[in-house]
Amino acid sequence: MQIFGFPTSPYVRKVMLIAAEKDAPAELVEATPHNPTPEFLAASPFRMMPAMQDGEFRLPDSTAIAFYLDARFPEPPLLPEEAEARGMAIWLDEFADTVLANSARGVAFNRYIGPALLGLPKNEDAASEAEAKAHPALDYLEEQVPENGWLVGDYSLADMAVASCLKTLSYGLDVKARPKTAAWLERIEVRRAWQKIAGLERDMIEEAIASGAHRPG
Ligand SMILES: N[C@@H](CCC(=O)N[C@@H](CS)C(=O)NCC(=O)O)C(=O)O
Repeated sequence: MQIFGFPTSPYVRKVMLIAAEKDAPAELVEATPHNPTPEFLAASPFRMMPAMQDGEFRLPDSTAIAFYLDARFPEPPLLPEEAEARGMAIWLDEFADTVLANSARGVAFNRYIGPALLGLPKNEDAASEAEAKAHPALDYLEEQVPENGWLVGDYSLADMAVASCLKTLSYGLDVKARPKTAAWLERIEVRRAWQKIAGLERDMIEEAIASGAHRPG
């Protein structure tokens, strides 16, 4: 199974974290909307990452891929069984993919990813505008995070989606400024699956910077 994308994207990282937790044989194949490959374009009709190919089956969208993975590799389950917990986990995934991801991408792209990986100038005005929207979302998250354990019941889609966004945001902002959020992130960072994907991300960033492969022209 191949996942097309680049791991600084919160959506790509989310899918790779889920695959790693499930020990699913998912290979991250580098492709971006700026630097698409024919395989990526075939799997992602609107040029958004991530996209997946499993045999002849192709699928875009992190949440669609997440639930495909959950059906193919049911253990450990992505969502809690109990109704309220399940509802909350799906809400927190949506919160991550919309409210948090929009500001995370604005901060990270304009302060780090654009300059370091695409050779674009830093855009502090755009980053500050995105950061202003990130703080209310981070305050909301701090209220949701428990003193111990995970966002909703067992480690779930909610933890992976939200933590993935915070990792993207961390390229331009201190995401450990709020104590409960910081402690929860530290619990996640020692997980085997997190370390595997964080290592892959570090290697791919270093490689991209060294080769200049993503620079326009
Ligand atoms: N709902 C989609 C969002 C994917 C998305 O917006 N990915 C961004 C990268 S972080 C992208 O590919 N953007 C390119 C574009 O919008 O043209 C998902 O969950 O996968």
